[in-house]
Amino acid sequence: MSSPATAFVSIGDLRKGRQALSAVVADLPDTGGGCGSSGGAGKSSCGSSGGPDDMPAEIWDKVKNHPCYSEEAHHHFARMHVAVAPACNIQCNYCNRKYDCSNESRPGVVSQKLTPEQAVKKVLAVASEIPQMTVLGIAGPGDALANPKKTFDTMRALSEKAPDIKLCLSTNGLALPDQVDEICKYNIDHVTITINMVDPEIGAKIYPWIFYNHRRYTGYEAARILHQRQMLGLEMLTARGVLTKINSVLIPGVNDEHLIEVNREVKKRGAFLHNIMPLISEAEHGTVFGLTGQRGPTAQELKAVQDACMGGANLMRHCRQCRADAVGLLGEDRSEEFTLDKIEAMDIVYDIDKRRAYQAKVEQEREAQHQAKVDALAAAFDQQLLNVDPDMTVLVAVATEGHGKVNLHFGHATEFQIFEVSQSQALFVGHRRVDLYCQGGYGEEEQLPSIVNAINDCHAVLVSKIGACPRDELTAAGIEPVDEYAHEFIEKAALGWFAGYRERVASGAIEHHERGDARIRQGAFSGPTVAAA
Ligand code: CLF
Ligand code: SF4
Repeated sequence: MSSPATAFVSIGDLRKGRQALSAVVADLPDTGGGCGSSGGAGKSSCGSSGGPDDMPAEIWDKVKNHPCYSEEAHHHFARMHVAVAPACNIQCNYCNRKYDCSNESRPGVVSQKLTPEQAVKKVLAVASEIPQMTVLGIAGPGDALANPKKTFDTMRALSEKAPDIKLCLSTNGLALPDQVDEICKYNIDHVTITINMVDPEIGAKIYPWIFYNHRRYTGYEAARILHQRQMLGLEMLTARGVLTKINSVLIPGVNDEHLIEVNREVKKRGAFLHNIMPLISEAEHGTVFGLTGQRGPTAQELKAVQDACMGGANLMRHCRQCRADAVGLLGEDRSEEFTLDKIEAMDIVYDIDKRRAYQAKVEQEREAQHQAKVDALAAAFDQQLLNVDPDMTVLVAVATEGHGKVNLHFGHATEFQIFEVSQSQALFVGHRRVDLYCQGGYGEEEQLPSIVNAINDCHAVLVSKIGACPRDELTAAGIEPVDEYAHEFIEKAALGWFAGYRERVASGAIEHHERGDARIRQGAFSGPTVAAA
């Protein structure tokens, strides 16, 4: 089933401003998909940024401690993946799986493949060491549903031995319609489907082949079958009340504007979230796209497509494109602490009451952060300033080690969170991976240009502390280093800084200039952090 062709605007057009974006999304149908709250164009969608007031209680219960389905939760709760699914039934041009690699952080890469028995042991070991680990996902390194026995043997055992852990899986969707009953049988309440197209012409540029019903299909026919199966699987999950997230890989020149149509089609079929991720494409990864020079998007290209989808299916913007054996909070990877030999030496005590008590404390902290955010936004006021555009928005980068606060030294950041700030809102719009500036107590000057490149579209960087040298270089690059909001809640800090910025523009002390684009770092940091994340 092919979707009708749509007249799309280009990324260049998307950049021309929100009016153009509104025109693109104005005719989106309101099908009641997702959490059903208002997320109109220009406004934060309620999906991963939503709170208890934005959705029915039973949905909130499913997402409140799932770090991928709730942006707030990802600061507090952890997930883990077990690599029990090595095989795949399709080929994507951006995929090259590695089964014994510890130094690349991207989907499809793992250090060790596991049997279901080893996987269950690993989950119980992690659960006893990391009580805020609330979600177990099977995300490869191949396709979870192309390995149904290993996937469901693992899920069955965990649903019995660790009933407080939410079960989650990720699939390309080809085998999905055949497995919906099994998914529901083990209370797998969260399913991600990777959907990169709803037009097989575009699909043929992404998928060279699929293997379906004992046959290999190629070209248009392969993409047509995959598309049909993805849509059917999504509709079946929606009908059974399973929360679905759609992952789409943004491939410039192939499916960039087309993802607006994907967003519309998956919303129509009840998808809860849409996660538009940048293509990871480096020649050394050995993928078809890497070897043919297909580039990934810049930060502003990614943001333009995500913004153009606002008002459609709710967006997730905090994905870290995890390895298939990731362990920990999103953005940190503790998998090396839980290798099979280390697990053998561990004293594993799975104490469900202790876990619940710990998680209740974490939940209180999450609620406090949520309230602080609500208070900060309520306190924001309309500044009527001469010579200042009331609709001015800027991006700011924030160094944080969690708890919703500006609480990390510039030199200790392995990523910056990016907020879009206007007079009345500070919206989380993504993150940027960077190399550590501070290496063993001294600043690494060679890292600074890459950090500047990563946040080059930001007007300011909010940190708890910063040394004189990076301060000067950032200032020279036009990015204002700000440490006077150390340990404040992020929204309060960002709104406070922006009010002062506007006043300085109004008084003529500074001139407002648009910033340039920024570079998305391919892959995620996978080494130890200086400060615990
Ligand atoms: Fe894993 Fe995926 Fe479940 Fe999350 S990851 S199977 S939904 S528990 Fe999350 Fe990682 Fe992004 Fe996936 S940050 S790659 S979206
Ligand atoms: Fe790789 Fe996943 Fe694509 Fe299979 S579906 S080829 S594992 S990216």
